[in-house]
Amino acid sequence: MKPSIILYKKLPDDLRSRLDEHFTVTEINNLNAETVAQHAEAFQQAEGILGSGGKVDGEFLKKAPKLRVASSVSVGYDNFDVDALNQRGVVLMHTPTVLTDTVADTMMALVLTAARRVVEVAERVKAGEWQGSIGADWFGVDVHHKKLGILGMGRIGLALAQRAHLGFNMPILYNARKQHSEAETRFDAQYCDLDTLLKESDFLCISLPLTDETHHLIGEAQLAKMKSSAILINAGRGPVVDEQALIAALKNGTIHAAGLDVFEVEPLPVSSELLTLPNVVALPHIGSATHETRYGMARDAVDNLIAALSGNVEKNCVNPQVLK
Ligand code: 8YV
Repeated sequence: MKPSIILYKKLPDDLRSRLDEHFTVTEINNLNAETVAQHAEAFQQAEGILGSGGKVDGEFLKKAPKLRVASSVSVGYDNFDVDALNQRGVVLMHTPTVLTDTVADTMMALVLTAARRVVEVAERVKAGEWQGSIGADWFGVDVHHKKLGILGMGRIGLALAQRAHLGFNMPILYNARKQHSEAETRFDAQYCDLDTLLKESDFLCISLPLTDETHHLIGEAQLAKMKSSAILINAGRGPVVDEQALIAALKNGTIHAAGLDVFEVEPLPVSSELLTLPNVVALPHIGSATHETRYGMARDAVDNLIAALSGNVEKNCVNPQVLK
């Protein structure tokens, strides 16, 4: 008998077939209280789940008593209650390596787009405003040789440091839980405390996971310490930044601009004041959203599920200790 699993994300055909070879698959659109109730019997039997988004907590686990492995198509796993999974002995798998370069590319794109006002001026061209030689009201600010501050030096922070150092000659400052010798030796990154990072960065790039410690880590007091010419970039998780404080800082000139791929509420409500600010570039959480990388993430998530359900958690496992 093949183990039963729930799939809550559309997969490319070849990956879906690979799942079917190994498992009896029930496919649903999303993971939420409604779909869990609708497919109660399938969740009762499920030994594995695979998808992205949704909330997997103690309440959910009660509905899936046989669950052994959760395989997330993402690097971030803030939507999982890892303590509850640990208590129940459920293994959590994720896809941390395959998306690194793509997310770092997105962050660099936000740096360039916000600094050079790419979206704003391109829209002015489309609106027919380019009528003669352009004046200072079309200018942006330079990126090269400016100080790039990185908050959170994980895989993505390191890939961003590489781009900024080698491609844009930017001096790199960073703050993280611990010093990162590779970032320092390869990209000349200098470790500093959060206050120094805030005060000295021309671009403050946030690449942190969402945890109790990082929630609203950047709020009014932190924004007040930044340069008025500084640009804030967030492509980690929205709630790391207090969005209301950010809106105020962007409106009153505390900081110059922001490039955001993530928000406190996603999709970003159309009523959000962020969308009314000319100094904001807002992207729809496209950090990893290329054909190649999303395929790679889905492939890794399928491999992770197959491996973990046969007891192999050597790679890509958040909590391998639960199998010990
Ligand atoms: C997507 C992400 O949100 O990997 C993450 O943590 O935020 C993204 O790549 C999504 O989970 C892709 O399915």
